Amino acid sequence: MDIKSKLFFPLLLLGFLFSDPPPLPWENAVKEHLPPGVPVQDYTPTVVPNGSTAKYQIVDGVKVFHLTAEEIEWEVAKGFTIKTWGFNGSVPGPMIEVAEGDRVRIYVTNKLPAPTTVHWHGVLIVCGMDGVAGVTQPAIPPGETYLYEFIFPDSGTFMYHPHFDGMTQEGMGLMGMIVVHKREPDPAKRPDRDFAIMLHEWNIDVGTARPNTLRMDFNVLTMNGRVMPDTEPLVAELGDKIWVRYGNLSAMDHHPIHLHGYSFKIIGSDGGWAKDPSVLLPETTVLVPVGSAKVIEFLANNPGDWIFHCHMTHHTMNQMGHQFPNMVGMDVGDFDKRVRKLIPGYMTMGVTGMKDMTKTGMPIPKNSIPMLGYDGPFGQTVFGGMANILRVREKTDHYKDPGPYAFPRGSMASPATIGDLQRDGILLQNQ
Ligand SMILES: [Cu+2]
Repeated sequence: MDIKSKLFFPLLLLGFLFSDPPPLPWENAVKEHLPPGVPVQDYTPTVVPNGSTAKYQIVDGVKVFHLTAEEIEWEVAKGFTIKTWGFNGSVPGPMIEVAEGDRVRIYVTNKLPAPTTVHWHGVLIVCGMDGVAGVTQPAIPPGETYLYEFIFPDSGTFMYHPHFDGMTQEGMGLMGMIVVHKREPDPAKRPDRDFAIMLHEWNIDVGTARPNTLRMDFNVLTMNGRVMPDTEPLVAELGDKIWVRYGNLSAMDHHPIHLHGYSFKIIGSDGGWAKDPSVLLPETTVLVPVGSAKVIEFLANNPGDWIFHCHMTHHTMNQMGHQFPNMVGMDVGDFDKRVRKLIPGYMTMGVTGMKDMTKTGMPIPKNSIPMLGYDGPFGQTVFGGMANILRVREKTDHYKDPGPYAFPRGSMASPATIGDLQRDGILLQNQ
């Protein structure tokens, strides 16, 4: 370790100590000088569905990371790959996972055709490491590598993203989650399952591969860079204490993420943790505003396949066009029959809603995702995009995806029998 690195934090602290209190946000962490946190021993690693965790090496007690911003090809769903920008080959970039008090050196290499920076959203660090182009540093020119060096003083859920031409660069997918774990030697006091999901939105014309960051309406809504039906289910066992950490770096939309089957508490944000979760209001939907992170906690006490999704209904459609005429309820008479004389196979769409699009044999354009979304074990859902499934089982094989839920006999909604109707005095009008 060179002398400059060795003296970096002590000198920085010394400089600030000559000024008056209050204590600096990272002052204690510098004084405590904890050794690098060890996964499993100090914390239970966070699961990143469809994603990855950033690799690091430890050099003289400092965790060293390397992020490369570059043009990538990214598979949003099977059969739908986009050309965009990401960190280390993915959208979002790999999650940076550390323990509170960890000291890091993060190298950022710019392989983009434009200047960039990286800002550590929510992390309380010294101003010169804040990554704001023009304010705290010059933008990193294409081809160059900058070094950021700081301490993660607090546990929490944060994010990283460029702070230069955010509309283009965040819009193209340059972003990632940061999870800083509390050091907790007793696994019983940690969550059993801890998930991180980054929310994002894109405008990608059907059949094209380039996100259009100039538009302000969005037709591809992703969780960790993927859309339902290709989002990887979250798997838990009965009795597990579950955390889900959501981050939102969409361009324009806040996402209210609703979970079926459970009531939860919002125990943390990118600003810190709730002091006393017992006083928090129980919720079933967590609003994740743009530029924020929210952490929910609940106990897995209800087995099944539970959908969780953005409750904005346009955000659970894939590549919806927004310029269609409104056809719902229209009486088209024999119009289709007459048009079919000219265009064989013609079918008017949308008369009973978007399920019309499920008619089989409809070719979809190359490199696009069908609007329909997830085809479940009981049929078409007309539901996709920013959505996923939480699978809770009594037991699992090391949390491998157990596949669709086997519903106990008699526990599912089913067609009403004449006996049911008569017993309860339900009269159907047409009978
Ligand atoms: Cu949404």
